[in-house]
Amino acid sequence: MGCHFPEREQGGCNEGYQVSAMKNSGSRFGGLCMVRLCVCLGMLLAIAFPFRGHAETEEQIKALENQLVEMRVAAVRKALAEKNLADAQAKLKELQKLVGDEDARYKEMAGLLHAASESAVSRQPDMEPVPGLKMKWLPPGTFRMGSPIGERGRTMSEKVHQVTISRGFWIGVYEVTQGQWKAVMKSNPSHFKSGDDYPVENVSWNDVKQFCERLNETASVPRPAGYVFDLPTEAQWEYASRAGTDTALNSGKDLSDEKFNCENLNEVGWYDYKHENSSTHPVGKKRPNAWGLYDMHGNVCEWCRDWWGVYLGDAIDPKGPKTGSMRGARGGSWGNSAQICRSAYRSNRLPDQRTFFLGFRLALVPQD
Ligand SMILES: [Ca+2]
Repeated sequence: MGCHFPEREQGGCNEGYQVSAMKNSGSRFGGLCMVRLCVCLGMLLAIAFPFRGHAETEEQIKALENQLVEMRVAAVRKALAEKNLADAQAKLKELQKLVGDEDARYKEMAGLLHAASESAVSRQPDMEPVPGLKMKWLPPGTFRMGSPIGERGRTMSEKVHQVTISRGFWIGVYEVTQGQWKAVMKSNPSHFKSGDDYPVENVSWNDVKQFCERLNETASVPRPAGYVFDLPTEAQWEYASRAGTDTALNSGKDLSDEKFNCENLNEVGWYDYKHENSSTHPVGKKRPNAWGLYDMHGNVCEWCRDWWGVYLGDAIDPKGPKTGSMRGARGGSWGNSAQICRSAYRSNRLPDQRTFFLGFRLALVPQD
């Protein structure tokens, strides 16, 4: 390497030295070519192998993803086969998180669940004890009552637990209207006397129990053996509202705002949307849930049968504490913010309290 530098410094060199230098030079160029070749090969390998490895990894990830999706699909099918619609809904949601709404496998499973829900609610004929007071059969089932930590607008009283409704029951498709109350009680205590198709309000829990007793005592009102007209328990109410969903709203959506600008709630319920709502509305004007029940969110808040108390864990047919001072009420009203209208939200009132926020939904339930 160093032999030609002295040559340059000296200003020339003999031929032999030139030949020798050229040979050396040629050898050096040959070495450089080899180096370049190796570098190029190295670069090619570096480029080619990572791509090949990447492609293999991609394929492996895709295969794993498909496997996971198939497992989710199988889980939905299994829950449907076991007629556990709440579980099927939960598994369907997991599938949805993986593949989105537009995936053919999700659509197929959602269709099967919808058909199973329809089939379940149509096993018993609808009831109509008072003209217009339509009641729908809900099948027995298991669901997750309460709201998960992180649900927008959640309160501490909504601890999630598993509840089994062991026997099916009927529940009003709509809130009881002023026309229906008048037909049974021959009076109209409502504050907003806007029409017969508006929900009755300004009725206490005690007033509502009298309404139920009146129906139970009237021989001409059809009633299956072993069933009585009553308010739903909080568990029955939430089971009915959710209709298989485990989201804040029974449309399968969560709140888009927990106060007064919740577009998602505006689709399914009357509440104080943009502070523009100042009264009740005719029943059945918003979108129903999957079981065909209207106004579970908002319009009038709905009395429940139970004394109010904290949740005590997983339960079968929970009915609340044996004694208490307040009765449960659910669903929020026309004058509330969005968070109060969630399926899981719990409120309570004194049983003799009457307000223009509060009405009820009739149930026909197994006799205790
Ligand atoms: Ca309501």
